Amino acid sequence: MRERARITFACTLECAGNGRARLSPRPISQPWLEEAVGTAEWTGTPLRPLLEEAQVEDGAVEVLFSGLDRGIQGGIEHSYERSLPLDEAMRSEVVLAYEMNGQPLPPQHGFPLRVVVPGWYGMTHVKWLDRITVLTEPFQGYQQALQYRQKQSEDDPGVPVTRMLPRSLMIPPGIPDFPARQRFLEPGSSMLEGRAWSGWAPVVLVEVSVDGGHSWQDSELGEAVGEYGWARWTFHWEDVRPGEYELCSRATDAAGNVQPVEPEWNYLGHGNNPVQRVPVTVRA
Ligand SMILES: Nc1nc2c(c(=O)[nH]1)N[C@H]1C(S)=C(S)[C@@H](COP(=O)(O)O)O[C@H]1N2
Ligand SMILES: [Mo]
Repeated sequence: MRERARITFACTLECAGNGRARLSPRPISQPWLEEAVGTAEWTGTPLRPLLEEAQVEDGAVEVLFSGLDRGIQGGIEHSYERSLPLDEAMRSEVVLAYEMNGQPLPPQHGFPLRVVVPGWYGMTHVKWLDRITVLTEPFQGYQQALQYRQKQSEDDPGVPVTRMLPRSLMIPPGIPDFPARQRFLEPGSSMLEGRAWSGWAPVVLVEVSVDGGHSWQDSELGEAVGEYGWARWTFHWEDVRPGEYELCSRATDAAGNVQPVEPEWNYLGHGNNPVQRVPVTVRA
């Protein structure tokens, strides 16, 4: 791998289940609040030239990525595997990565090799790669056909989860009540700051609400970290009086996707991207 063409780029990766713990009834899986997201600089080699050298034949429909980890989920023993439609796998930004932030991939992030698929939710970025297989039939494995689908009940086949819907997050301002996490601020003015991303198109707008999503004002949107990374936003909250507030932020992308104000429940809690709510107390 290391002898092949080498590229380095930033990419934001978010778990499809991010935000799941806020849903009611709560889907049974990792109880993420909003923390299951990050941006790293990845180094690796593009997948497409490798597939071209291997000569993908007529009749190929998908590319399957198999991880070395094996386990049991839903009573089915399997290795972690996910496929991509051939045209998505052939996109120039899909990379086999062996470094993260200038270091060899840390074990927990996929050493020695993982696939990075910019724009797609985390489940697509298969870690601990063992094998890449070109398929002539769509893959029906557990993590493809039963998990990572937006469905309304256990039996609903649902629709596949693919790219990241827009989301924005706020760096919680002020200081916390340690156990309860309620935030405390001083009156006057306050600089709110956060990050926003979407896997469908660049984020074009981040709005901020200080009244729980009733009224919205535009923030100042900075440049994204490269083509596939999140963007910084800032908002000057002026003339802040003592009282209780609920701070929210809402991202819109160039494809017209907007974060919903209220969560939209689904059985596995995937692709759930409502606005974040940060309750704060401004002290007298
Ligand atoms: N082999 C393998 N790859 C995997 C997974 C896994 O369980 N096994 N989990 C996926 C999921 S659900 C996510 S959100 C991302 C998390 O990547 P990170 O651990 O680098 O943050 O890895 C993906 N790749
Ligand atoms: Mo995930």
